[in-house]
Amino acid sequence: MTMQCLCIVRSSMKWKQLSRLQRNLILFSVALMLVCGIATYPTVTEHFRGLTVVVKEDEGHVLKLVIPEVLPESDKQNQPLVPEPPSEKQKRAPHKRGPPGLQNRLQKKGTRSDIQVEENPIQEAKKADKEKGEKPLVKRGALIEADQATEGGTAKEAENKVAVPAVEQEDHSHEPEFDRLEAVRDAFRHAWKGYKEFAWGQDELRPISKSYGEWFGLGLTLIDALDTMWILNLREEFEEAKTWVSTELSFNKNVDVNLFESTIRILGGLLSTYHLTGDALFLDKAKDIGTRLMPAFNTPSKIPYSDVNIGKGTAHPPRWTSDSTVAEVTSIQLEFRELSRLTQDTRYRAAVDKVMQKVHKLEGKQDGLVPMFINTNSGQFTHLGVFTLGARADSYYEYLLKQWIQGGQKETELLEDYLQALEGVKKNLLKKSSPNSLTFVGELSHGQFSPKMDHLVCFLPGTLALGAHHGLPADHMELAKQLMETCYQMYAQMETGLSPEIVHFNMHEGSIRDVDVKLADRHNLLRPETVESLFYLYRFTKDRKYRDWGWEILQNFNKYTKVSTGGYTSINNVRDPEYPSPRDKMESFFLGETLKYFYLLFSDDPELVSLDKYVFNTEAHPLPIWPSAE
Ligand code: DMJ
Repeated sequence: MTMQCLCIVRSSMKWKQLSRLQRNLILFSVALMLVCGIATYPTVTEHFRGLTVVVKEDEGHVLKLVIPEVLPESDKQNQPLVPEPPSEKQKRAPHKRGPPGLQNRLQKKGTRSDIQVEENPIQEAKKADKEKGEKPLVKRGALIEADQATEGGTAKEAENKVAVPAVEQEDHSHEPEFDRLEAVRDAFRHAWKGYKEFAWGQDELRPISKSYGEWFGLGLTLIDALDTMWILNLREEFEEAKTWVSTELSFNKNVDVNLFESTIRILGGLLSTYHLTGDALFLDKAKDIGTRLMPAFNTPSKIPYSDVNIGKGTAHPPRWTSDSTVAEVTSIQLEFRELSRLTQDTRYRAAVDKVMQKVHKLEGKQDGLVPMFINTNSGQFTHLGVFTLGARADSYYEYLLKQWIQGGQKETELLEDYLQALEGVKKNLLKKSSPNSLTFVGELSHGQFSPKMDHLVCFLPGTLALGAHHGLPADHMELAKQLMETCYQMYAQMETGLSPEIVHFNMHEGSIRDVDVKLADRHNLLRPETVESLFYLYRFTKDRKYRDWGWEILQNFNKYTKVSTGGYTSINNVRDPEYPSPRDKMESFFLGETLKYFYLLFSDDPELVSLDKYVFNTEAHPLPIWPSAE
């Protein structure tokens, strides 16, 4: 107390020593600061609360700016309330109420969906509303308004958002395939509209912020989508994209690109477009990028580096390691082998064949299953003892089979490795879930089984079916069908009817439901694998249920990922149909793969990319099966 008094006395003495002018100036400044502070306090705090959010990207967390939730009045006026009014036919179509794709098989069997029926508060609310005869409180299927959505938002934030009109789900199941094909073309046109308007010539559309993201700076989406436009018969769009390729696309750029990604998307896309159109422009470009990627193979072991600077002709591993990913170095073969065949330049094929020969002989496999990393200096596998059919290993298995098919079924080492790996899958990774006995492929870590399955693994039913079609044992087809069902359930058991990135299966007797999803795994990146497998399964079995499952999935992409101003977006939360939380990114594979496989699934023409003449690379770019003489 005494100290405080002393301070006050000292301060007042100092104050008195000031001139009158000095005192007035200080008083005026304090008053001014007070007035400004009161006036701006709410805006400033809101601003900082609304602008910053931690968003989980593919890997790691980053702090990002996001779009303010409330639009300026003028922008709002430009936003259509209902972006696409229903057509006359849609108005007449009977309405199917309730959640989409509610576990068809499980329901038919008389079992129940625990997610939907017992535990889901949304469903409970809907049920209660229905009983009361009221319009359901929970609206499903709203088209995303670009400027209303933010990345990484929570359900809580969603409550404060401007309400968007609901679009009832429609039952098209008895409509002719023509309508489904048109729906895919419409989806493509909508995706293309966004890309054209906001990201033309850039790598990826960011549909919510109406901007774009760069990865390699090579027009990735445009190149990935070329053959899709050709197959969907969207000639006008194709021609404008072709003009861009011939006048704007240059690989003479000082940029680091990922060898695998640019091989499967760019080299693969250009090669397949060349085959479909016969236009030499695409072969010239393919040769250019293929040649520029070759420095990646200049390593002590000849196992390629992950990154290449296509302008400087230098290559390097990632900054933190000298390892490459096994899937990445073993899933570039179809493309480089085809480039050699077309150009008669054997160097491309020699480089990638050497990788396969080395991997074939390596120690560290378990029953044909490969670890996820390989060292570019020693040429040995690293991080031994961990086995998955998901990220970092997936397309190794796919390309064993597909190279064997591409080369006319002569390269027996590839076939042996493929067959052995499948035995390894059956022995180590294949299990059944509880309560519905879904067959799934888990992971193994140092002898410990984990019931974790990436959505990426859903390429496997299609690959198994393809092998069976080319004469491999019939039980591959049986396994394909079982896994196809599981991949479908990964969609159907979610509230949005869209699969998360990763699921965990329950194996304990008495489990309430088959699939669990961890909080961090709830995103959907518009990935193709399940649709890809549905396409193969339908082509080989002609069982219409695969088309119907695909149709459900397409409708749910339209409900939860379509952005009103153009484009589709990946989402953060497949378990929240009210607010799936858009991530503001349309991956190039949505146009390159997902929409292409939808179209092929619904097409009645088995000659539209015949599976006896073509083999699809892992980015859905069809490459020819070589004539038997080669
Ligand atoms: C694509 O680039 C390819 O399908 C790749 O094999 C896996 N990842 C994406 C799609 O999910």
